[in-house]
Amino acid sequence: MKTIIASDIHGSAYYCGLLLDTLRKEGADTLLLLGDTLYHGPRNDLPRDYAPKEVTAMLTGLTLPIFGVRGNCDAEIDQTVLGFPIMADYSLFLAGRRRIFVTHGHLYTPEEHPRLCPGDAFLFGHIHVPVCEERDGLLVLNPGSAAIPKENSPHSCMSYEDGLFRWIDLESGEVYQEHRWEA
Ligand SMILES: [Mn+2]
Repeated sequence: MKTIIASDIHGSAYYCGLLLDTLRKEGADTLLLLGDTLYHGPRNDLPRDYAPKEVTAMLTGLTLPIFGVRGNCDAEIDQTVLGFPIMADYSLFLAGRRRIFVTHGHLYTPEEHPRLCPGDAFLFGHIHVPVCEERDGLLVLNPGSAAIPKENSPHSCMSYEDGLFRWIDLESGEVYQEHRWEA
């Protein structure tokens, strides 16, 4: 089963469109969103084609299962209009013998989180910068931001299938990083 993982769309219909193109091209079975989906937030400039209603329509029009966690820019009304679960502060996914702790990153960070087991993965968004590194025995992962990347990173998402994480540049469609994990 292939999952596309994306974060920080921040209401950009343009980059949400590129994400859905990637979803189709990759033949993904599910979409996992790490929060900050519909609104730009007071600290960000408006992203390209800022249109929360359009992003809502694009996401609710998908037939594949979507899962999410809540970002610091997400509101209760978003749960009502999006329908798929987005209000959890964190979620845990089983991957073989390991677990993936999924959160936005404003409440739990790679340094401060409920106890995990060595070899588990910590997957977050929020910082708008891609991450793939081992920290204190955990695999720390971040897909970067779909709409508002920082530190010269690409507009980006990730895919996960059978222990392989890949980072995809939404504009070029190229895989620019990958990591094999013994799940
Ligand atoms: Mn954000």
